Amino acid sequence: SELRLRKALDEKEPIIGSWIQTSSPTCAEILANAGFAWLGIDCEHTSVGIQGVESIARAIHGRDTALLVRVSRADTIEIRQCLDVGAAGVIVPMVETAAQARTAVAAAKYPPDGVRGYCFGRMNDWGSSFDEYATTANKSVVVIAMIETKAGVDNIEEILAVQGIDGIFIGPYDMSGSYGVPGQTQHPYLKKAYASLVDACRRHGKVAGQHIVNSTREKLNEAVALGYTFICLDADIILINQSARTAMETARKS
Ligand code: 3PY
Ligand code: MG
Repeated sequence: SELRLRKALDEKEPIIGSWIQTSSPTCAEILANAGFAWLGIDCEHTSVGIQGVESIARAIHGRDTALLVRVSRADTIEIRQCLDVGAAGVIVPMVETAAQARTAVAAAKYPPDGVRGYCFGRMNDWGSSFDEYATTANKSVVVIAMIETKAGVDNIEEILAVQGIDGIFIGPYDMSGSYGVPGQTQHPYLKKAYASLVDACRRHGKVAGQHIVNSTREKLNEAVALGYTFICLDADIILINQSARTAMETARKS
């Protein structure tokens, strides 16, 4: 699963994942079984903590779905703990400077590339595959920087120049706030900013990611045509919410 993610990122093939906002291993297992190549657990905006991340990692273990965690910030220990319980990588919110990007990468990589600490954990089968994991993790672990402010857009060249940053994921809602057009995620200013980010990623050989909410085939095609390859469709809560409402609407009609 980590390999599928790494291969897709390296080859810039579109890779489709989804988002997790509950700490339910059952929901995560359902999404993994549906075939998403990656799932990103949101630990920035939800109550999901490190135990939730570990339970979800167990729930989807052995499936062809890589687990990513959108951590709360570029924090060395939080990133370390997420990787140690078995995440294949991290999505780091609010990256605005190369220094923040370097902090995130350093947290995710063992020396000499970074400052990640060694331990026996889920990620190395409680020590059974310690050597193998220690020698391959720096290559396999993924670090995606979220660009969701004007400062992040302004500094995109230096952020993408940081070795170990695999690509970016756009945060359209925070971006709309930062650009003074709250909620208007498709405002022309923002579309221009998104296009410049995708272009910068292409030039740096890194992936650009986007979240598609209330997904349709049309929206997906559009994202791919615009150059996004790291694509997130909806979220556990969105899918449940939609299905539940549709079920009740159907019931009321009959
Ligand atoms: C944003 O739009 O700000 C996000 O963080 C989306 O996940
Ligand atoms: Mg955000």
